[in-house]
Formats: sequence, structure tokens, C-alpha cells
Amino acid sequence: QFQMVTAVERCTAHALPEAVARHHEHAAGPKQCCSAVVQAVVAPVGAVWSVVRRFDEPQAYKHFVKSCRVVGGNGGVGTLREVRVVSGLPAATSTERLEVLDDEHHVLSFRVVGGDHRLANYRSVTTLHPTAGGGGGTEVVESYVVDVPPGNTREDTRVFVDTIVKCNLQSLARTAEALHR
Ligand code: A9S
Repeated sequence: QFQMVTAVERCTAHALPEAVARHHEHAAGPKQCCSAVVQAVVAPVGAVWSVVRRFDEPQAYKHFVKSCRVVGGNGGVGTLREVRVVSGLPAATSTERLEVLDDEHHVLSFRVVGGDHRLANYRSVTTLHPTAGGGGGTEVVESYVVDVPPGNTREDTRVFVDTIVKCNLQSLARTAEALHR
């Protein structure tokens, strides 16, 4: 938990509202690691949210996702998706459960519940915030907690996952900015 709070504080220029910050506080066990990535987007929160909220369509901006199929649920919390991953990664599929979808506060969270990959118990939280100063942009904060795979260190796990999340958020920025233009 301490780790998480420092990660978010280091990354964000301004303090997150308490209602949002609490979503990014993960209780990481001794064999888990957590981190957070922040991405600025030159598009309003509504445009970014329209992309992020589509739990059924992660391939809209996640380039590691080849295809996605909803395998259970009604689109709300508890919905399950099965994601197929592009080749070249140490994974082929991931089964993921929607944990939070808050259209009012712009919070989405999902948990990995299966699949053939090494990121057991992965859970992430993505929140959107209007940029401070009223410039009409969005700040995206994505934090996660995950088990450190056997044979790996927390540091290399964090580097691996941060790299994927950074790629996803850069791609999200380009996608939302193109929508807005
Ligand atoms: O999809 C996300 O939002 C974030 C991550 C870190 C996804 C990771 C991944 O889908 C791979 C890209 C396939 C990498 C999973 C669950 C395991 C991997 O090894």
C-alpha cells in the first residue's frame, strides 16, 4: 500500500481527489508488486472515457490484443472477456472480469481470472481526470497490482508490466485524440 501511494504521488502533478485516490491504493502482498502510470491526453474526458469504458473492445487501443470475446455477464460489473494476445508475448489468452465501471467518476477496473500467461492475480484501475488549469485535456492514471511470477523479481515484473501499460496508454491517447479531432 505504501508503495502504491508513492507511485501515484510521484507521477501526478496535482493531488488526486480523495474519491479517486482510494481506487489506486492496492494492498500488495510480499510476493506482489504494484505501480502506476500516468498519461496526458489532448482530448476531453468524455472522448477518452468513450474508448476506455468499452470493456468488450480493448483492441480499440491495446495493440497486444488480437481479439476479444465476451464470455459472460451483461456488460456491467462481473462481465467476463476472453482476450487473445498477438504472437511474440509470453501469453496467448487472458480471461478478465470487470470489477468497476463508474460512468460518473470515470473509473474502470478489471481483474485477470485466468488464461495462459504469467501475470497471476493482475488487477488494474484506470481513472480519468480533467487536466488542472482547465485546458480541456485529460490525465489518465492507471495503477495495478500483480503477483511476482516465480523466478522473477519485483523490479523486473514492474518493468515488464509498466512497459505494457505505457504502450496501452500512449495508444489510448492517440486513439482519443483522433476521435476528438
Ligand atoms: O491489458 C492490460 O490492461 C494490461 C496488461 C499488463 C496486460 C497483460 C497481458 O494481457 C499480456 C499483454 C498478454 C502480457 C497479460 C494478462 C499477460 C501478459 O503476459
